[in-house]
Amino acid sequence: MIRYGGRDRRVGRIPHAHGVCFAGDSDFQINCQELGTAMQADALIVKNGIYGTIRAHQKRHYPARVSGTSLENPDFVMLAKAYGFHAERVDSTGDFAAAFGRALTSTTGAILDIAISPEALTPRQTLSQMREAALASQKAKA
Ligand SMILES: Cc1ncc(C[n+]2csc(CCOP(=O)(O)OP(=O)(O)O)c2C)c(N)n1
Repeated sequence: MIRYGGRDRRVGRIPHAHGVCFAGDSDFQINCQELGTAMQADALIVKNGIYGTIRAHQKRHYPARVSGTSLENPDFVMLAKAYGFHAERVDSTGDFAAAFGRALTSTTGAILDIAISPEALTPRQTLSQMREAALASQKAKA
């Protein structure tokens, strides 16, 4: 159904369980044509506007040359509503809990379009820190 491309996880239907899929904005678009099939699932789109994992590789190996890893996202809320989902955009952390509650209790599947900074790609290092570390390492080798 909906697949998290970066980590190759799939979400299926488990009887009596509430399925929630977390997907990056790129991952979501890899399979969003399956929304009709996924109508009874809930999906949280973690939207950072980039192919983040690929961008991280670029920052680590070619820190001065980023190429083709920005996303032109559709309006995910409009897309989800077109399929008949309950859908909301979440722009701040404080709004998440209530929106997640509404998603879990909605009578249809639900999509939350959650904005997150591209810098927050990993818990240990920001994208800028990856770039700075790679530049310093290149300089040390030169
Ligand atoms: C079906 C499939 N296509 C392509 C890839 C390669 N891939 C790995 S990570 C990635 C980008 C993921 O970006 P996003 O979903 O926005 O998540 P982020 O890394 O930004 O959190 C891609 C395209 C994949 N893993 N699976």
